[in-house]
Amino acid sequence: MTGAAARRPAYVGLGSNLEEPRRQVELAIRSLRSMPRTSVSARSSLYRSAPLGPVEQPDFINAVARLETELGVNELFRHLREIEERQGRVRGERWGPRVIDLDLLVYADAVITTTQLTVPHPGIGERNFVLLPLQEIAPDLIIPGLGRVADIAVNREEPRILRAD
Ligand code: PH2
Ligand code: MG
Ligand code: MG
Repeated sequence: MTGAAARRPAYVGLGSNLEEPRRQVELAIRSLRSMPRTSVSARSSLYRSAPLGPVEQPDFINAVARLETELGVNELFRHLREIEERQGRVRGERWGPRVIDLDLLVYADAVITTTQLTVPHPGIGERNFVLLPLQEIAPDLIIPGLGRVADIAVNREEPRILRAD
């Protein structure tokens, strides 16, 4: 008997600070919805924040989406890359401005450290622009190695998060 493939929860962080950032984030969420063997079961509001990092650049719009997916982690990662490329992402300066950034934050309870991919995404615990949208849609999510989202999502002063709408 061939059973249905397991659907696993995965969380994707979205960010943009170029070329109409809100539109870029909404466009990417539409692309997530049309990925094969995957559905988007929740999405956060849009959040605006000052850029984290050393580079002088425009404010970011960020959001988080929850997926239910039959895709394996590498396949999912490839699809995220493809969506970035379709929206014209050019890989430039680390921490630099970008049309769209899709980060695989969490994939089920997987802990992966390869040269290609680190899951959970490093830095979740220090980034309010990830933690606050994540708290909106998944306060009880346990991030492997970090703990429960609502427990680590303390609102620090920097970067300042404003609900965009
Ligand atoms: N992404 C970065 C660097 N800095 N700052 C904010 N506020 N939001 C981001 O998504 C972001 C950032 C690199 O991916
Ligand atoms: Mg990225
Ligand atoms: Mg990123």
